[in-house]
Amino acid sequence: MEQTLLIVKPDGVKRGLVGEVIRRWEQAGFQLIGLKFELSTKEKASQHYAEHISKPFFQELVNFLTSYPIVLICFQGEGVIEKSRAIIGATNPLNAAPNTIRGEFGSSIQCNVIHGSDSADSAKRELALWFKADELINYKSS
Ligand code: D4T
Repeated sequence: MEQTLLIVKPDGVKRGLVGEVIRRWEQAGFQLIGLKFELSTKEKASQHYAEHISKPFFQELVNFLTSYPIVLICFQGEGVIEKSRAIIGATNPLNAAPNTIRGEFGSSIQCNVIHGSDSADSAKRELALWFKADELINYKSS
């Protein structure tokens, strides 16, 4: 079964959007299998965004992600990676459709509320970074 990593970023936690995020994925029929609240280290945030290491915004992005607690979420279900990207919306909230999370709640390209894995390979890598194997719980959906 396909799995994805969502991160409610510092701005999302600060603004009380954790419940709103989880509600949207539950309502879309995806199964919650992992959930954690964490203050990330710089090392972990750097590993998460390793593909952007040479970008001019990298250091600020790492500082932002480690500035406040974040919520790490794993949802599973058919097509969850692509469907999640659609629920999340474009990176820059100004370009995100109005009914997406970033379109409704994002305030800047950095403060865009949420991260979602962009491919099966990224999801696998990111989930291994943030969750231990026994923190993802397999159970039968009702
Ligand atoms: P994430 O990875 O957070 O889900 O975002 P996206 O997949 O939508 O976008 P991305 O990988 O291109 O960017 C990662 C992360 O960097 C921030 N960012 C991006 C930024 O602060 N300044 C910028 O100029 C860009 C392009 C936002 C998301």
